[in-house]
Amino acid sequence: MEEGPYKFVRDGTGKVSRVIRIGTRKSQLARIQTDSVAAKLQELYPDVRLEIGETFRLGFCQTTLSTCNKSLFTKELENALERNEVDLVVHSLKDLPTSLPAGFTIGAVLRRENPHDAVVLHPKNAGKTLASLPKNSVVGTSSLRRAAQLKRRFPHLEFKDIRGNLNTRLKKLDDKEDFAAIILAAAGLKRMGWEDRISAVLQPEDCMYAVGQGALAVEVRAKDTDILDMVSVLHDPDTVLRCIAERAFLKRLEGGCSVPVAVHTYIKDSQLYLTGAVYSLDGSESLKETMQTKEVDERLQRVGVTATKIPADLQDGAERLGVDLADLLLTKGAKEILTVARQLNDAR
Ligand code: DPM
Repeated sequence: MEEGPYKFVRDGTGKVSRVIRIGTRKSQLARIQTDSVAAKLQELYPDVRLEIGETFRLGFCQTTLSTCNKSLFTKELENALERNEVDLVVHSLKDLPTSLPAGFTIGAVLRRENPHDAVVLHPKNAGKTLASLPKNSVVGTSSLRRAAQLKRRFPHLEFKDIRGNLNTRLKKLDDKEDFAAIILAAAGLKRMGWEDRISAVLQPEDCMYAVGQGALAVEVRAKDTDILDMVSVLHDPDTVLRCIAERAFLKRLEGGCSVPVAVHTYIKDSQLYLTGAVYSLDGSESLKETMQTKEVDERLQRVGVTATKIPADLQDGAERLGVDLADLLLTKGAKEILTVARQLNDAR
């Protein structure tokens, strides 16, 4: 009973239950996301005892997002996984690199929330839209992807970095006059209970979303088949296939968390459609194409995801789609655009 890295507890009646330890970061969003996954697991496995450890204080990406290293961002939690201090960790999928360090895998990708970005206005601009904001209004975002696309679409606006966790950003918007509006993921706002602050959800014509945006991922030890099996029921097949295609696209482009790369995916009549684009930092150059699956080894990781219960050919089709689209953009010069964007950004 006591073998392996696992912990068990015995209650007053002598009943023994397995303890599953979940690691989370200290931010409110991380906690909400972790609690929502824990609640789903508890419902599916009423006999398991879940413990949530909030011992990590990394918070939201603290550095400039553009210089942030996604692996650093998630490293503390992976260390805890490696040391068997926790059994699983919940992340926003978009914060996880397309290749995970050896020994880790994404064991579940949950049903995606609204993946689009949203506009949050300063209260004094109530009723306005990005299009109707006065010339030179300042919009806050540290996302190169958002800034590039929106500069292109709304050349009358200015874009400035805004940092900190969601609470900090909203406070910076409301309490000062620095920003006319900020752009945030609709999913994060919804999870925080701040949907009422969304003045508009940006459609793909204005701003396509980040790879994996709006989906939660459960990271586990790759060898821990017990936990892998347990969390695999949380996989949402459509979300997994869309996100495999998106991540394969980003990986092939050698894009990290800080490149102006955007996607849009959907599934219709069993076909997976992927639109992907790369932008120069100022949005003046862009490449955008759409492809679909032609048709849509079970234990294989695909761009870091393990999903044994989702047919392998569907996953392969999704991965192939991402790679093919990236190759198409690469033949048109995506590499040059991204290299320049990276160099300019590093020099900032
Ligand atoms: C990544 C980006 C941002 C986060 C870059 C991007 C946004 C940074 C910014 C990779 N991670 O989207 O182009 O706004 O300056 C992040 C958020 C969520 C996960 C917050 C947000 C919540 C939504 C989700 C930060 N990571 O994007 O507004 O679960 O997808």
